[in-house]
Amino acid sequence: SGRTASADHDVIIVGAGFAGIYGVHTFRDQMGLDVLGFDAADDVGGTWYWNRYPGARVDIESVHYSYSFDPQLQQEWHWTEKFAAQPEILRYLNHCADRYDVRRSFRFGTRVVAVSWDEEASHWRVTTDKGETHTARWFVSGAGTLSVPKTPEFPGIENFAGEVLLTGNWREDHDLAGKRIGIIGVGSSGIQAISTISKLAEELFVFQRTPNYATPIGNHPTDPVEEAADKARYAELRQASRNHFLGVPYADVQPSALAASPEERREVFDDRWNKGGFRFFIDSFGDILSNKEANDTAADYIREKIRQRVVDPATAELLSPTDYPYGTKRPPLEIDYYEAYNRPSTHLVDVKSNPIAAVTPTGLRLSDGTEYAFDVLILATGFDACTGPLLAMNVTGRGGVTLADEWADGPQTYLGLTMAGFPNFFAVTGPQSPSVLYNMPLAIEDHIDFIGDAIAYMKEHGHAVMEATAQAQEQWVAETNALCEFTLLPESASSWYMGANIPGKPRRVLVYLGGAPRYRAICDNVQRNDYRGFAFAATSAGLAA
Ligand code: NA7
Repeated sequence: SGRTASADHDVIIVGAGFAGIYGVHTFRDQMGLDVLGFDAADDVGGTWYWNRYPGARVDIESVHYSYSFDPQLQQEWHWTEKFAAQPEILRYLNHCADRYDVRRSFRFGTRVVAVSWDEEASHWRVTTDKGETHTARWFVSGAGTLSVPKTPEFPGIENFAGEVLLTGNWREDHDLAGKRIGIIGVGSSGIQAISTISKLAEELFVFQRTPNYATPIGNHPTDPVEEAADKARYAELRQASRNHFLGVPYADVQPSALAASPEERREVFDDRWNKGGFRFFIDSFGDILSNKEANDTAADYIREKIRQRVVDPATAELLSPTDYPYGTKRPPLEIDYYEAYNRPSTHLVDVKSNPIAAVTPTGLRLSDGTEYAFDVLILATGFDACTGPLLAMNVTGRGGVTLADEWADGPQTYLGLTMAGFPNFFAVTGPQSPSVLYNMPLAIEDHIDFIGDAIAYMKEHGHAVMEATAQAQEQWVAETNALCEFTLLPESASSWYMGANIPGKPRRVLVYLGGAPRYRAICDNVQRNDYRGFAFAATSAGLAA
């Protein structure tokens, strides 16, 4: 096959989630390359392997949040719900792993701890926590965007007598019924967990710092008529998805909330609210993310809904965000979230005005000395998003330059996929790509396809190494940052989109905000123009010249 003389493998890929499964299938089965994969988990699934907390569910309709590359698969697979819950998505990925026989290419239970470019040999040296080193010509990270949970920052947490559970690292079934539970965090994970756990806990204490704008997901069992209709025009739907900002086939967005009369506006908001999913966020008015006044109309609408749904006015007030625009933090979708607070057993605790001081052996103590007691502490405190998974692999590029040093002031990439100084390295759904604002399986397919094409191009032209130029990277970083300035995103104080959820993390936008279609057009253009912005050479030394 394509095995080279010097490297053990053609491609090493990290992660056995959506990216790794499709990556192995593409590189190994479609291209005949020698591929080795690693995953720290003991099986496939990625995000859907680790996030097994109660209530975990996808926020994009499953017919759209799924692989598009295999027409047979998408015809055969049946989703039982409009928005599948975690177990069903994990079943799907297991099915795909079997179907494309990818497990044999993976070493599970193995974490990559160092990735270094060998300049002499012009290949990557990949070291695992088992102490083994493997080499490959190309390194592909499918390590994800939201896969490194934020380090708990609560003094005394090691002294808590009960269990401490992390939503993002929740591997077994924990019996929470009849227990007293404390949960920190009301992002997408917290909101899903709270809605579910509130129904079974003896008592639930929700420690909220920044309230969120949650809107209904609108889930229901799959309607067979709808399913048949979708499957009859699946190719068309996929194309429409790829031509949409968020990678979903929505087409009802109105130009401006401010151009509409109050009545028209309400009609649109009511309609999108009732349809559910990201319709309200992305398919209502086109200026919500860019114009504060337009945004206010959506925010007001959501606050009104919260007041209608939550019986106690003081609790409703506390649940209503006021100090940042809607959508500048990733908007959560919910099922019965606000109703959870109408249950006498669910208590909302404001830890903005009265911050968490410490975890005690029996619970939490706030700054004013108030103590809360519970049996289980759940951390739904988020992730070191986008950059965290790459930095965690301790990457060293040409000239001994580390990724950590290169990114000390924020990520520097070309196309959110490659980095100058890191030849033959590809970061699937990397920072400064649109992926976290794009339907993730489609974003992943686009990136894996780009990488496969790039490798084929190199082989065809006899190039051994490929690297983004410093100039192309500079322009990409500048464009990514400039696009952000046209949005309201910088106005949120704690959004992971901006790196603002992690103390000390550089405050830089982590997502390309030009939208998926524009991004895809740029990537296509790069490829059509002989990989504009990339340098090619026969050896690593040739790049340095
Ligand atoms: P998020 O959206 O980052 O939410 C984390 C939550 O945890 C958020 O409410 C934070 O409040 C809260 N948090 C974090 N640290 C603290 C401390 N120290 N004290 C109090 N509260 C804290 O993470 P999720 O896992 O919910 O969602 C991540 C993505 O997964 C989601 O966006 C989807 O794309 C899927 P804060 O806002 O910082 O005040």
